[in-house]
Amino acid sequence: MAPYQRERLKRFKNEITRFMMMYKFALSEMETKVEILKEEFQLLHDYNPIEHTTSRLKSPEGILKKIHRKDIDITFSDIRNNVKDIAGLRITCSFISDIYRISDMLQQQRDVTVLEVKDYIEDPKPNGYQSLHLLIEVPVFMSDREEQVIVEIQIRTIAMDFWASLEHKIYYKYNASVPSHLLQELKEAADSATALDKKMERIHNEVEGVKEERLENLEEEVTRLDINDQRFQIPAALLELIDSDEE
Ligand code: 0O2
Repeated sequence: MAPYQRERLKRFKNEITRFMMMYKFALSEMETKVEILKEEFQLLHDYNPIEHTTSRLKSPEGILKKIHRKDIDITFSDIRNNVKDIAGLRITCSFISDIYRISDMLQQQRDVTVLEVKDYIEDPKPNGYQSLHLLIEVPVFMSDREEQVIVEIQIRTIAMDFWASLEHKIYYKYNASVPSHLLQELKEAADSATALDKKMERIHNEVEGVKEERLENLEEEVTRLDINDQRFQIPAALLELIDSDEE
């Protein structure tokens, strides 16, 4: 390779690195936000609404494929404006109500701008696909500039996630022409997943009700604080203050 070509390649590589880095930082920011919500929930409600999160940066090859599919010019600004899922965060929740709870909490944050919400739970795709999709923008602060960066967030239950990963595998295995009996079975499986989600949530709500009643009767539990690995007891003097407040 001629030296001038090497130099151009080096400059181009730097540009791509800067471009992808922006999305990586936006993802890290969103992951921290979700982690905080998760811990806060666990501490306040003794319950974790998030099973797990995964994040991914779209590969340059994946970006190129989308550019060709959408007939977009290959410039960084056109890619930024048209490929909205370069940074992707997937949040898997325990129950359907958790999906909306997490979505509302994220949308309410001051530095989050919501660009689009697609509710494939309320309105599933014809193949049975369900998930809540949010396109949001967050500010990323770097040493010499601030950028608004788009992140695609998919929020779904474990059952929806299980279904989507199987469907994705089948779709690729058959190179998009999936036999009709499999499509039919996938649709039935999606309906079963919905029924399972609803049943699990109903059982969960009943058990939570019993748990709360039991805890209310246990004074020791009510006056105990568990934060991180530390356990604190609310001092009696503080508890007296609550009593005197009410008088
Ligand atoms: P990957 O590898 O998961 O990123 P877009 O194509 O994003 O410009 P579209 O089609 O309106 O526009 O996006 P939508 O409906 O929000 O869906 C985008 C992503 O949702 C997909 O990303 C999938 O991850 C997921 N998704 C949507 N529909 C289905 C489906 O029927 N089955 C499965 N398994 N996943 C789905 P990509 O870009 O396809 O791929």
